[in-house]
Amino acid sequence: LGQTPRVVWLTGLSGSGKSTLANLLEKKLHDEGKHTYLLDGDNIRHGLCGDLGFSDTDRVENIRRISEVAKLFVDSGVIVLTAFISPFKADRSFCRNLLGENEFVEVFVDTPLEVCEQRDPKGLYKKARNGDIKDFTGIDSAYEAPVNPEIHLEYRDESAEDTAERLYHLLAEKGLV
Ligand code: GGZ
Repeated sequence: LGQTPRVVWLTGLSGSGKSTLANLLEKKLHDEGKHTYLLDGDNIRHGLCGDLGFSDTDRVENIRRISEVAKLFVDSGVIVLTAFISPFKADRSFCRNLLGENEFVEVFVDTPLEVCEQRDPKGLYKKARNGDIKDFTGIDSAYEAPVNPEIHLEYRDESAEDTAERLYHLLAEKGLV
């Protein structure tokens, strides 16, 4: 296929822009003729992980299943993009160990909580602040920021398109896509 199969694993808060950036990155890779698959809440949390909620144990299980699926896709030769909060270091390490160091590219989508809360595209932060949603990441559930991600992408006021472009170049200059 002329591509190295790997997982590009985006982690960050709700509203940080993971799904948007992953979709834009996927378009760029398609334009180069690369074969990709995007795993995100839309195709995972309704089906394979439809039985899981947002307790710590459910999030651990969510990421475990996603990691196993990502591995299957990588075995088939595809570049996998994932867009999950994946709040716990241990679970991201689990995936790294499952895939192997060269096949796991951790991207920290670093959008500060106050910016995510300002964006609040689905009104979830508001609900969490009002106590209508419990265990919300960044409010009353932990987010453990990556310490040594392959890519640390700060994302605040720039457009999604420009940020995705920047992400693409950061990956490309390290030979990761
Ligand atoms: C965090 C929640 C919660 C709670 C619903 N905490 O911004 P979104 O809506 O589209 O993305 C969030 C998504 C997080 O699911 P993940 O599978 O990525 O989470 S994890 O990796 O932690 O398992 C948000 C929505 O689900 N959502 N309730 N309590 N996000």
